[in-house]
Amino acid sequence: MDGRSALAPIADKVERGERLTRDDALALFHSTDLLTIGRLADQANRRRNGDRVCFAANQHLNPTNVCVLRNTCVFCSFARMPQEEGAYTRSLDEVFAEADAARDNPTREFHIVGGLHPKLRLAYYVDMFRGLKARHPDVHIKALTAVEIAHLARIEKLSVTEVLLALKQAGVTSLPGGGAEVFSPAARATIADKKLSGDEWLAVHRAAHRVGLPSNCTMLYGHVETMADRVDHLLALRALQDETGGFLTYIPLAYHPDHNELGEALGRTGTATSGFDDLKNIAVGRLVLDNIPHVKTHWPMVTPFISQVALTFGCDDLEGTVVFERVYHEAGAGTPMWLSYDQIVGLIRGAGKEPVERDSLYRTVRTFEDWVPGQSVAPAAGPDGPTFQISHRPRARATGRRALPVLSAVDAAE
Ligand code: V47
Repeated sequence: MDGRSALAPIADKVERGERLTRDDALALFHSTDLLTIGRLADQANRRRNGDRVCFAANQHLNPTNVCVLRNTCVFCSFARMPQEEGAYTRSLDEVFAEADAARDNPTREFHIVGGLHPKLRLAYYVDMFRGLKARHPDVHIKALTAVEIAHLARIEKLSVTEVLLALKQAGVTSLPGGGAEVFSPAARATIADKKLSGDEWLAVHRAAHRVGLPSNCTMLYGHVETMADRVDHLLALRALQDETGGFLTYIPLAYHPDHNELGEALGRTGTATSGFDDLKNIAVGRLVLDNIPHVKTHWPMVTPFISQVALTFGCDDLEGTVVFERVYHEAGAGTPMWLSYDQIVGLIRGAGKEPVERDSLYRTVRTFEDWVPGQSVAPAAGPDGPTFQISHRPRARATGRRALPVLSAVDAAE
């Protein structure tokens, strides 16, 4: 059977709006008939979202890159040991100063994630979110991955639900989808041995949904996972969504192999995922996750060009202005650090879609019938962009530790 006829029964199911099975999902991942997969995903997406493509005017903040999992999450280029070159931990005033860039921008969402710092307690985050809310009352806070929440619960000797309630009270509106990686225990043992398990990740999101905090979900692809691992990951997300309905968007995350041990071990340095696989992951995600309202493309990882094409491969949600992205740029992403509001609107319009600015809860903030390119709002950063610097880890384990730590205000106070 050629690739096209192999997908014919799946095409019939998509036409009828029927749920795809595990075998269907496997057939899609194994197929090289990308255009058919894309067309089916586009059909599924249009049925749900029409021509609308949403984005958030957002700013990413990473309060610390110190992480107790630094030596075992071998795919990550962002984390540092406390004394390692490039380690940083921001004081609250430093976080507030970075967030103040939002004052001159149309920012609606702070996306806040960091490492598992051994000493930063729940109070640091609660004070941060309260302080941000007081300074930027109209900005939503999407903060802390399931991994960070489980870590806080452990060091505070609280339940996950107690931590979630404290975060919610401090102003958190939703959770980002990071830390899921791929749930397969075998793949996880290779790439993230000591991280919370897939079941634990799902349990944190279940608890979040139960206390009224919606969340995003992700899958890290393009490393050691098998096609069956991808499918089982998507089916686990679909099952939780059937139970709670709390996921807002699904974001496939493309593995970047630079400046991390896994990339070196795989001999992949400088070779990220292919555009083919990036588009296929978007499209299969849309087709399998029939109960998750949105699928988001993360342009800092896959480039704005692939993200724009993804908008006709089943994707209706484009990562926003970002302002300063550290996690993927540490891992070798060659994409811009930020896109202006106008660039994002232009990318969506350029794909023949209708841009919709949304908030973190996917409520419409603005539509663009009257949009004039270059005249709507200020860019998300000055003409030269933000002034922060990325300093890559030299070679992770081999040369990672240095005698002289880079101390931040918080470390110095301890
Ligand atoms: O969990 C880490 C990934 C994630 C690498 O919810 C890497 O809206 C590729 O979850 N190559 C954190 N990926 C970021 C994240 C996220 C991003 C954008 C939007 C949202 C959202 C969430 O970044 C980690 C991990 O899967 N990551 N290192 C790397 N070398």
